[in-house]
Amino acid sequence: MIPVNPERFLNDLHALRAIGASGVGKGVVRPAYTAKDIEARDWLAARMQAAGLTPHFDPMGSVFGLADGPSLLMGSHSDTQPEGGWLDGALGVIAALEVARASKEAGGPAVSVVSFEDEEGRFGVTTGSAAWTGVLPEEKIADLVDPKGISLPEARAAMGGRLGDWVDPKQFTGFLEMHIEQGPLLDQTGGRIGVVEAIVGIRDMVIRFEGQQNHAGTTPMALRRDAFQALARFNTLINERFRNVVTPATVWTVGHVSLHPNAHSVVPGKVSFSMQWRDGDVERLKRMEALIRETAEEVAETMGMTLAFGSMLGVEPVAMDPTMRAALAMAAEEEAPGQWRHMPSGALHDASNMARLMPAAMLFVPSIGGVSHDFSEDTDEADLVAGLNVLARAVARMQG
Ligand code: HGY
Ligand code: MN
Ligand code: MN
Repeated sequence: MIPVNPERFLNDLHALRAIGASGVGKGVVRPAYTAKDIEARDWLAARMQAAGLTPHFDPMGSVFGLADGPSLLMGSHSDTQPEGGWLDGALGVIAALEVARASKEAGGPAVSVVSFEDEEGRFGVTTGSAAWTGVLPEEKIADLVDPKGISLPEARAAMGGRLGDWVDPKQFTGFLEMHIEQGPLLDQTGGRIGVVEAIVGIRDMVIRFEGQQNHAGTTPMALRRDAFQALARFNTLINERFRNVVTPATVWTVGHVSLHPNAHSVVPGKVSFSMQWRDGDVERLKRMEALIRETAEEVAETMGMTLAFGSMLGVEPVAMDPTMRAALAMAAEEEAPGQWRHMPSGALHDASNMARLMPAAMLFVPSIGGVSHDFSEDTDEADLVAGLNVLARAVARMQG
């Protein structure tokens, strides 16, 4: 087992949490390319340097701490959702840093570290690692905009002269990511460790209905072409029609809605909303897409709306590497006998993209109450340390 230092690990986790602390609970606010995101990346680059790694920013702003020669790459992301938890992503980055420096101190296997940029998808879906692994074609990057219409290149300009070339993935023997589960399974079953079997696939696109903006007092209901009513009708129909396609593990979300002009006394003429769906089966994702497009077209037709679909982003479902999973399972049994399980990931992770380039695996620790993407996200520190120890055991085994 690599002799990791739990105190140093926890101290760095809390130091990172302080960069962009929301002031509500342990929450953080560090969306991609904001000042706090960049400050956190600069802090990480300095910690990587202090650990004897070579810091490097790639063209997207993902920050690497590179070991000399071939190495195992470990990490996650340090950007957050608009209302982020202190552990989503940050846990994997700091755990990677601790394993890398402890291994170097002990003359153990070479480990490099990465914090990918915009995993939380301010501009897309796991944007930084998707760009590096080719999931997101480079020519599409300039077209990406956030919900406020700011383009990725505009926002990325804040990183100034930090950005360097792409890192050559061939120097890495594999990718290992620790992450909070962000769901209820471990919390409800009393499990302490999850060894991830596979990560679901995702599809995400913006849909726009345009009707007729009008006076909320003088426009009879029968004459209205109300964009909110179109969204409401679409949502009712799609929930009914999905019943024949989905399983209890399938999820779909309308997370962002922009109504124009969003005023009490105006019949809304325009609505733009995000439609996101996830499942472990590619065919089911395709069937859901067909239903979404058909239903939106039917609503537009029957309610006198114009309809536009934004470009669709997605990542395919992916299985984790069996050899790395076996090392994690043995390490979990040593560290937390009988308190671990194999399990799927309903959340997307950078490991989804990394699995296209190299063997990839993930380890979960519990989320209290199964809550994440919320300021109240939290995990018992004893479970954080248990996860770190499992990584330390598994990496020694993998590189042994
Ligand atoms: O949405 C996700 O699954 C990830 O947490 N960004
Ligand atoms: Mn995450
Ligand atoms: Mn997240």
